[in-house]
Amino acid sequence: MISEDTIVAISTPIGSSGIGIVRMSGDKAFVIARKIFSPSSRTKVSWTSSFKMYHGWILDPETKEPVDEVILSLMRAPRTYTREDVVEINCHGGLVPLRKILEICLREGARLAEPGEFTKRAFLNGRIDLSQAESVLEIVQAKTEKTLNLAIKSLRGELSNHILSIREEMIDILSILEAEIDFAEEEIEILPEKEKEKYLDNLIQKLENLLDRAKTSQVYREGIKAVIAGKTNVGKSSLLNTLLERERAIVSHIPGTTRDTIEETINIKGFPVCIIDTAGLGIAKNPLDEEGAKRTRNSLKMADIILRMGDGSSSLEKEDEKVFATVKELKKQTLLIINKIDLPQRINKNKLREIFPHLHPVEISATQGSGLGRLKTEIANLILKKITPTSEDLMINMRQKNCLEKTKKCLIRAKEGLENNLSVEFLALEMREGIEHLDELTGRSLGEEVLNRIFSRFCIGK
Ligand SMILES: Nc1nc2c(ncn2[C@@H]2O[C@H](COP(=O)(O)OP(=O)(O)OP(=O)(O)O)[C@@H](O)[C@H]2O)c(=O)[nH]1
Ligand SMILES: [Mg+2]
Repeated sequence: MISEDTIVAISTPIGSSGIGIVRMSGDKAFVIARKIFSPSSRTKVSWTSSFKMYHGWILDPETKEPVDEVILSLMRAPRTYTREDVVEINCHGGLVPLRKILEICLREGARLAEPGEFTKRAFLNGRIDLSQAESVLEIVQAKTEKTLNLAIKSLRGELSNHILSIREEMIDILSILEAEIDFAEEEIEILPEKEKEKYLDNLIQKLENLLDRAKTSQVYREGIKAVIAGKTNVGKSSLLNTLLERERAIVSHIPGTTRDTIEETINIKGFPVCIIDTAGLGIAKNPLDEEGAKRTRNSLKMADIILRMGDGSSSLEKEDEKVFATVKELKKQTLLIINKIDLPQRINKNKLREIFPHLHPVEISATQGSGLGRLKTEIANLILKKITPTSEDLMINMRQKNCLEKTKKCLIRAKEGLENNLSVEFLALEMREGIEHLDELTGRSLGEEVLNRIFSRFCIGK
C-alpha cells in the first residue's frame, strides 16, 4: 500500500540545537525538495540518486529569499524507512528555521504527519511488522541501556521470528485437521490423537516460554516503583535528591515539609526505578497532614518495594511504630534504611530487630551520600528476586502479551477438547482463532482503530 499523501514533520525535539531535521515521505517529496532547494554553487544534484546528501539553501519559492543553509538527504523508494521516497532536510536546530521549512513544505503540497505516521507507513508498506513498529517506540522511550538492548532485539525481528514459527506450526496442524474434516465420512485419521496432543503440548510450552520472558522484560521496560516511607523529618526528600543528584524536592528541618508525592525515575544497575518521595506518616495535626498521609498510603499500595526509613539520630517514637505497622500490614518487599548516620546515634537497634527480625538495615547519610552504593545494590537485589534475567530475555508489551495469552487459551481449549473427544471441527475452530490472535500481534489482521491507537503513542516525526 503506497499512500497518496506526502507527509512532513519536524523529526527532532523542539528547542535550540546544533541541527534540526524536517522529514518528508511520499510521492511528492522529491518534487517539493526540487522546488525549495538551491544547491551551493559547485554542487550538482542528481534527482534520480538515492542515499546522497547535498549542501545548499532552502529558498522560499514565493519570495526567493533564503531561509536556511541545509544538507539535503535524498532517499529513493523502496529501500527507505517508509519504503516511499524520503527527503530529510538538516537545517539549523532553531524553532524558527524548522517551522519555516515545515511551513514551506506544507505550502508546496505536503501534509502534516500524524504521530508515528512514518513508522505506520513502514508497517503498512510491509517493511516491518507491528511488533517491530512498537519496538521503535520502545527505543525512543528507553530509559536504560538494557531496555534499549531488548527493544533493538525486537526491532531486528526476534519476537516476530518466534511468532512466525509458532504460526507456521499451527497452520500445519490446521491443514491436517481440515483434511480430516474433508475425509470425515471415511473416518480417516491422518494424525493420531496422541500425536495431536504432543503437538498441542509443544505449542503451549513455546507460548509459555515467551510469556515467561515477558515477565522479565516488563520490569526492564517499565521498571519498578520504590516508595520511601517514614515519619516526618527522617530525610526522605533528602534521599530522593541525593539519588537524583539534584534538588528536586524541598528539604527543611520543619517536620511535614513534603505534602504531596513526588516521583522521579533513576537508573539502578540497568533497571528503571521510579523513586517516590512521600509525606511523612505520623500523627495528623491538621487536614493537610491527613491528606498527605492519605496520598502516602495510596502510593504504598502501588509500591513494588518499600524503602522504610528511620532516623538514626533519634530514638524510636510512637510515630515510627505507626509507620512500621502500616508497612508491615502491606506485606511487600521492604528495605529498612537508617538515615543520618553522620550524627550521634540514638535509635534502638535491638527494638528494630524485634519488629523486623528478617531485615538488615542499610545505614546511610542522605546528606553526605554515604551508604548509597549498598542501598542501590540492595534495591537491585530485590528487583532481581522478582525476575531471573537471562540472555534469552525478550521485550513483550502488554498488547502483545495479551495476544499470546489468548492464543495459549485457544490451544488449551483445543487440548481439552481432544481429551473429551470433541469433533475435529471444534479443534480446527480453536486453531483458527489462535492463529488470528497471533496475527493481531504481528498486525497481519488488525482494525484501523486499533492501529491508530497504537501509533498515536508515538511522537510526531517518528
Ligand atoms: N545530619 C543529617 N541531616 C539530614 C540527613 N538527611 C536529612 N537531614 C536533615 O533532616 C531534615 C529533614 O530532611 P527532609 O529530607 O526534608 O526530611 P523528610 O523526611 O522529607 O521530611 P518531611 O517531608 O517533613 O516528611 C533536613 O534539615 C535535612 O537537612 C542526614 O543524612 N544527615
Ligand atoms: Mg520530605
